[in-house]
Amino acid sequence: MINAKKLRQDFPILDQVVNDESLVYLDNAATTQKPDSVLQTMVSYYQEDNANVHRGVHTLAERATEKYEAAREKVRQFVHARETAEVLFTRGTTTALNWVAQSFGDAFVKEGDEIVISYMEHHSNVVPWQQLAKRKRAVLKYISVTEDGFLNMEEAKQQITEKTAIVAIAHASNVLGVVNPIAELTHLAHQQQAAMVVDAAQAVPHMPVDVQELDVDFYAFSGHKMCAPTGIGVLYGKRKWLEQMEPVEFGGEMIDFVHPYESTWTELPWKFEAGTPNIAGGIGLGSAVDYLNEIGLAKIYQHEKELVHYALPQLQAIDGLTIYGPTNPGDHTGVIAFNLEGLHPHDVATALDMEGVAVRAGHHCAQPLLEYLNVNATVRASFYLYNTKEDADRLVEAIKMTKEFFEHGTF
Ligand code: C6P
Repeated sequence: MINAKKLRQDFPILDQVVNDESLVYLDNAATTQKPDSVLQTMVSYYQEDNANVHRGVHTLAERATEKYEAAREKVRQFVHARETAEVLFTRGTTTALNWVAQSFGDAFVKEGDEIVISYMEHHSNVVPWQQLAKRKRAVLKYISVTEDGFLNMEEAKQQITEKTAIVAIAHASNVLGVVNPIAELTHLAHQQQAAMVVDAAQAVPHMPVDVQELDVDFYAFSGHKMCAPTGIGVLYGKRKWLEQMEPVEFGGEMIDFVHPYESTWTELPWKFEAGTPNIAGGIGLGSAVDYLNEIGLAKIYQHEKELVHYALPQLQAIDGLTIYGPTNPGDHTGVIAFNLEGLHPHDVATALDMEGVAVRAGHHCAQPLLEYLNVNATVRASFYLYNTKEDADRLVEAIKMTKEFFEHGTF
């Protein structure tokens, strides 16, 4: 069991007053807060070790390189990749997915090939594929979402065919709060010799992950959604693909030798990492991995499940409140998207903020899904390891007050 109240002490930012109320931070799907240990690791890197990596022979450069590469090894272990050569540091999930679409797409997708995605994808897992389809005259196909908010697996079986070159699906939705059956989808993709690309931005921070067990070809995630700083993320890719792919960016760090008119690339993973990387970010991500490991991902997953079991029925009981995604708490991650009848989600989020409750309102960068659900926007609350049942109570209470205020003009 997680002691969230104790863990909160690791996150001083949570202990503040917003609009005269103590802060309840429920916007974790957008970004999570960072524990002291991660912040301190980054500060001491800058205070004691700061130097560029992979180039210098002086002591600081060696220390910086050692710490940066040690972070890569931590990430490798965290997602159970075979080797660090398969762990590429990126700016985040978006960059990682763009790299796959550009580099793998250019190398392996031909005119007439099909790219299969779903209606619940984040724009980062839609737009790069649209662009690839345009460049290559390939066909973009969608798997629908069932009435109760799951990926339509019957349709997946029909959409993934011998024409499919790539299947790209979120491991967990940032709106519906469902976890998709990635191993099964990977099996379907591989039966047709298609590559399986996974947007794991909303999965890796919340549940134990084993990329070898899932057998995925590419797996993308962001540091800032898992207690690490912004500007650092990861692309896991199978060596057999990465070796055949061209880098997306060119310059320093990624070359083996540069002649005036020709160049050769260095080995994996650095072949893809042109320029001075986000060294402090990488080291911060390593520290975040340590922090999450200490708590245990299985426990974090369990904790979020408990919060959803506690909060969802209370939200469902509020008259005029619609929840998007599965109705059974057991099928939900810590992400709950909803609307209040007759109220604009931005007004609801502003009213909740007045009660100290931070949630997100908008399309959540998932416009195809919202169009599919026939709504313009939703409110979204999302839990993480430091949230408590009291936070859920405050959310429910604030929603009830908001409703009361807009209906009767008084609290
Ligand atoms: N979703 C949200 O509030 P970046 O911005 O590259 O770190 O992550 C992009 C991304 C990709 N896939 C999924 C499923 C995501 O949820 C996100 C980021 C945030 O839902 C910001 S839009």
